[in-house]
Amino acid sequence: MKNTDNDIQIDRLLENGVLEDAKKMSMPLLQLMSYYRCAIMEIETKFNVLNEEFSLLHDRNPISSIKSRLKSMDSIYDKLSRKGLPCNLHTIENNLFDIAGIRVCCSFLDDVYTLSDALLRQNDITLIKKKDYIDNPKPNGYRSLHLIVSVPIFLTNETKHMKVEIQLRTIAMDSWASLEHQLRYKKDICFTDIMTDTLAQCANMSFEQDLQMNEMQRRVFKSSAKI
Ligand code: 0O2
Repeated sequence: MKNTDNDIQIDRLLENGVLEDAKKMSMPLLQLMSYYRCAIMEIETKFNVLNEEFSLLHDRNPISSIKSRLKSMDSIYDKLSRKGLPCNLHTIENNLFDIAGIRVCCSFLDDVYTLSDALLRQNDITLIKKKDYIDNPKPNGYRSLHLIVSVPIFLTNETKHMKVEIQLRTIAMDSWASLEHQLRYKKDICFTDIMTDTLAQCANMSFEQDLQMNEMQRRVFKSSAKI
């Protein structure tokens, strides 16, 4: 079979050891990203354990879904550039706290705080920062409880403490946030004041529903004690 131009290029890279060098150079970054993935696993397990216990005690699940993501290299680079920082392992670890992200969607408003309190009581979890956008919504109507925590990951010969951003919100808050996210990323559309007001109104209506459903939940499950 005839070699294509691409094959010839790859041969040259292999001959000159370029690919091997690139692999060696990127190893520390791959390692850091792997630590963040481990931290996501640790936190996900903690929430799954709490969900399991709660459902056994109270016969319902406080968690509707858990999603996680590792920030892409492009987003890492963009965020560091916005902060006026160079992109290296030191700046990534010390300035970006949302490389590992977990979003926990809860059934009811009380569940958000019950789960957050239960996680923060665990003695291997250190709270670094808390932003309560439920108590203090953003002007556009965004609501969610954000926690930055540090969690240990236990490796073969060492323990690493990794930062994870956790977003806890209700199903209604999540539904508003994902629709708003879709609208916001349609970059060719400029939001008018009316559109901005409409978004905030929708968020407020949806929060009203959260409050009423939470009240109902309290009445229905009033005999169940908190974790
Ligand atoms: P992605 O892909 O969702 O991660 P800081 O980290 O303190 O310097 P930052 O990053 O603005 O400041 O933190 P903040 O305000 O806590 O918000 C971070 C994340 O919250 C965002 O991540 C969104 O996921 C979510 N978020 C915050 N505000 C809004 C909003 O108005 N609408 C929606 N839909 N989501 C919001 P990223 O980095 O945008 O991206």
